[in-house]
Amino acid sequence: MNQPHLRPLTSIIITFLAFSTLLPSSEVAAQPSGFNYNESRVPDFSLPELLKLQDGSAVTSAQQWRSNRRPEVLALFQDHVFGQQPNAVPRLRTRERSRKQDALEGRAVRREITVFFSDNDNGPSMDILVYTPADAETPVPCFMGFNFHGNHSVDPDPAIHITTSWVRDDSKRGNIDHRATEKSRGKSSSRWPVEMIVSRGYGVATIYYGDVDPDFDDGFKNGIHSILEPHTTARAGNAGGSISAWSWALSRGLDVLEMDPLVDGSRVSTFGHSRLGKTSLWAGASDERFAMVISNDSGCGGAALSRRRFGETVKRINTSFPHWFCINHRQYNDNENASPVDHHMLMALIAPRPVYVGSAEKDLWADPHGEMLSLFHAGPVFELLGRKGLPNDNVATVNQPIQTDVGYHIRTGKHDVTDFDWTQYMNFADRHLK
Ligand code: GTR
Repeated sequence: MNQPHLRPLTSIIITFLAFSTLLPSSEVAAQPSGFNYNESRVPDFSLPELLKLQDGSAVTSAQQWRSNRRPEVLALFQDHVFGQQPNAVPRLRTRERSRKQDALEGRAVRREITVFFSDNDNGPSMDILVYTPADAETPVPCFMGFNFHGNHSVDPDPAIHITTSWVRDDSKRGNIDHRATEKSRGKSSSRWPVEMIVSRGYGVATIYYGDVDPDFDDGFKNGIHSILEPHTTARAGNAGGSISAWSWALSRGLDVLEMDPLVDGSRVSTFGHSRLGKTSLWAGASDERFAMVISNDSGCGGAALSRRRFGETVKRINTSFPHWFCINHRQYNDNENASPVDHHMLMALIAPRPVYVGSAEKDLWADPHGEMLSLFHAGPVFELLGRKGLPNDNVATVNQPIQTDVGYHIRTGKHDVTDFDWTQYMNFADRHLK
């Protein structure tokens, strides 16, 4: 049968499929179709009130926030969004796996510290890769966050151990059959400008998130779940998902940094990009020992307001990543207004500690304006605690950071971590951690 009109269409589809397989997965998924990217189509909604207790009474003092409302809000996030963090705190054992006194051409001390989560050396463990300035005379403030591809991807230094944990397959990166290879060394270094960070007097500590909980849905059997969860009964609706597991492990990283002679444990900021930005926020909200919190392009389930339904939605994230949140979170699929929380309340849990939200102009999937609005709407809690929130809810000007006791920027470019982002985070840390 002669169907000339079908030919171009078929070849367009084939060309598209061929082309899309060549693109890095982050580019393909950048802006899936079928979602709203238009501000004028954001639905009307009202946010749950921050300064009202569940019994309806108003919260008018810092004391009431601390003793009554903050615990309520924290429990709501545990029960409806991320799930509980593991409540067992195993006896941690650490071992310095490597040390280089003159890393980065003499500018830094570089260490790998293995943290064992049990008494078994072959049980779950994570490696913390820490750089501290070589010339520091006293313990330094430090950024700590997970990386996506293994500590060896952060810097090409051949002495950094290649992770043996599960990694996402990516042949271009050198990840084959879920194992990292030599080829993947240093491949994420643009996101971790370690030299720039130590030259400004900060330490930087990073952990491969797959050491803690490999990022796929296995029914919570691997990673730390293998020792922390009994698996004899069905999981509760508020049992923690992977974001809770990762954020819990950031706290264990802080346990270690608190004992570290080169780092000042009272001046550690969490940092994270994307799903690991969600993790950074949840870690900072759950553990008040973190002195500062940074979210880079964390989007839905992180800094963005869910009720806006701009870019990624609750339903989409729970469907694509069923293991990230708790089961109860699925009740809000296409039903965001029924949730007792929205993500301005996650920001408020961090108050009065400084929190910085970084967005990117082309990262519409993460709803840059919605990320800013969360921070803006947390303002009343910051004010109640004697801090300044964002001055207004105007659409922010690109590349013009706003920094008070909270910080926000939207930079040009895509979903990524850049030197511009880090420069702002360090400027903000100069005000708050130094
Ligand atoms: C996307 C996901 C986002 C974000 C991102 C990432 O696929 O939809 O929520 O977390 O992954 O972590 O890279």
